Amino acid sequence: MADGRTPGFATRAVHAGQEPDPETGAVVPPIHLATTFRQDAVGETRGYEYSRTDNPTRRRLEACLASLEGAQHCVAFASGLAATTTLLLLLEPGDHVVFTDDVYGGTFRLFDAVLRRFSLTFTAVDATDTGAVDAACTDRTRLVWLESPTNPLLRVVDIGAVAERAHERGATVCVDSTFASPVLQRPLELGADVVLHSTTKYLGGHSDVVGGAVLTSDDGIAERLRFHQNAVGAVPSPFDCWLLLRGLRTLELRVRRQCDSASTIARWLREHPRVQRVHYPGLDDHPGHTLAARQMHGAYGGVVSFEVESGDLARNVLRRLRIFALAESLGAVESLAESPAMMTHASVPEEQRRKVGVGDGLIRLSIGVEDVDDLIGDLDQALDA
Ligand code: P1T
Repeated sequence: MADGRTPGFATRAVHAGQEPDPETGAVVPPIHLATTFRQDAVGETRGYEYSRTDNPTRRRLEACLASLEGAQHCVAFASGLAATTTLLLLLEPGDHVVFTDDVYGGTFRLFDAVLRRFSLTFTAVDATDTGAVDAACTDRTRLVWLESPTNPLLRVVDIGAVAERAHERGATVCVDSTFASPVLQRPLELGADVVLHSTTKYLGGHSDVVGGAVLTSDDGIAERLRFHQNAVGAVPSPFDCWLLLRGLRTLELRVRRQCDSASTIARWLREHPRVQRVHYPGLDDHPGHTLAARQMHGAYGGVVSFEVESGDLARNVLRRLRIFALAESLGAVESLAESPAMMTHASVPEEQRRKVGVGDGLIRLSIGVEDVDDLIGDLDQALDA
């Protein structure tokens, strides 16, 4: 900026990596669909050679995301799980990973049913207990994988405290910060080495693009990731990168609105006679509330989970909702509701789900940007049926 001040978050969301097109001045950067780039002579490129390796639209997206997360480097992928897989491919056979037990079901399945076959070993722990993470680390532990807030129980992990212990053990710390988005939480500032996002969620924000990103300020990790991004090839299309850039421009506005409504809805649910328990870190009786107030930036996210008496009642409530769509995913402008046990976390073995506390009566809401009174009205009629 002219006065030398670093532009604020919302300004960077609109402008970082999104400078007008140098050729035409277009304020919306073009989508570069070319798969290949002509070289002036063998090996003499203008910065690009082949679109899997690098692409101008993807580079713009990576620049914007890096700026928002306060990272030196961003590497974009075709989905959140493609990002996770590629990051885990930096490990060697025999390496050990300690991970938060309350993670997205697909992350659990990737670790348990796929990567284990390649001689990586995994231990699930309740990472809200920093001592439990420490106790699970062995001399083969290379990675501590955290999610905060967690999916679907919205538990809050002390990223700084875990990072300190993990670093003493020589392990790298990655935080899947999808539920918070960089509006609310920036794990690198808290001591983590790597941040991962399913950009499908808040960053895209409109339920029209699947994507993922890994961010870090560690040059060595970034270099190896960049090599694997090209070597493995799970890259996002230029059009998807462009959709993400479009979504990022309104990220801050959307997330603030979603948090305000989520907080109102969590308080309303808490008073409802059919609701047994509400999970939302913004409630002052949530076990992670004080930590979240310190670790997150002034708000607690747009996802609220709550428990009703049984799986049958949960099914009925979900069937009756009219504004909330019964659907997987989260973070977009339209409100969604789902059953983690029967949908997003059905791939987690039942015994593990029960151990973590994901019962059949649990309902997860992703709050959109609709009028909050309409959302409460919808929940009211569905719960009263
Ligand atoms: O769906 P994909 O873009 O591959 O991202 C996977 C993923 C990673 N991390 C977290 C915290 C997630 O929530 C997800 C995807 N989650 C859902 C689809 C869901 O409904 O929970």
